[in-house]
Amino acid sequence: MPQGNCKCGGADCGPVGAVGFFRATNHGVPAALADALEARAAAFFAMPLADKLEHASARPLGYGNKSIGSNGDVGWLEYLLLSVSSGHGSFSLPPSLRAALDEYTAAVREVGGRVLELMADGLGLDRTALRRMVQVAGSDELVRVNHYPACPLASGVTGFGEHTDPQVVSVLRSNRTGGLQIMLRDGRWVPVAPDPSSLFINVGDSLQVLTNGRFRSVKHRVVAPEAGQHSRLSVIYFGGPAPSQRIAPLPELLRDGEQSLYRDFTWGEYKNAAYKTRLGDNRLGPFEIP
Ligand code: GA4
Repeated sequence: MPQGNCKCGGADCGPVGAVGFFRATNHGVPAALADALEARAAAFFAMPLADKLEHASARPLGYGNKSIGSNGDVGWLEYLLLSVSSGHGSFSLPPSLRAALDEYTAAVREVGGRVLELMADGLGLDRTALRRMVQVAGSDELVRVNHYPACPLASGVTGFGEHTDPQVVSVLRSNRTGGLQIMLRDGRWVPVAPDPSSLFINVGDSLQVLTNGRFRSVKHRVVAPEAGQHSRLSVIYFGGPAPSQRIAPLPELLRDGEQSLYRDFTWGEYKNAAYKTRLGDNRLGPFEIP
């Protein structure tokens, strides 16, 4: 990504072969909020499985264990998946966890919005052109808390399989345990050094379409910690549009004669299609104009 503080684990992320992934430092989210959420989430995941499963009722939202999505993907993790807009879904959570989530989400959502403003600026767009896609009434914003316990079975076990995020933008924070890897344009996987004080920004498929391919969504995956390592805990904010929002290249970005690389769709259509795919599928493929 040409803009931003681009330091992804020592990889070559210059404008040539740039990937839609970078690290935000000095982002203004107080460490205390992330620490509090980390402690509450760790306490939640430490509960007996039966108690956690009581929170699994609202699928795909709620508590999940190993199974990702509904098409057979599995990973070495457990998680909570919540909707930001609908007050984190219809299921109950321990009040202290919910409070920590709400506070952290509000702060990280602001960073996501700011990043979208800076991206819009960099692209020469109206400052709010991207932010207003995902931070409006009815938008589809999610928060996911992933817990990857150490895997006693083997090393290099897949915690979360390779995929791109369907939304516009994702903002990730993890504890000190690594495991996240991103794929460069040449297909090489590079580890992202963990840094709890940074936020990692990830371009989603929808931003790739909105910019007609100028910003590219990035494939990423997580390798579970090995026996003896600490668990990995990550929290991700996903900025997704309202279901009726049209996802198409922003006209102001198209140069003379430049055609859209994608056929028109709404976020609702894309999400529906995405949720029928397997994690590693190329979800944008069917929407590309040959
Ligand atoms: C990837 C990004 C987000 O975690 C997520 C995931 C969703 C899920 O876990 O239910 C999906 C995955 C994600 C993309 C393809 C489909 C849907 C699992 C899956 C196999 C919450 C999202 O929005 O898309």
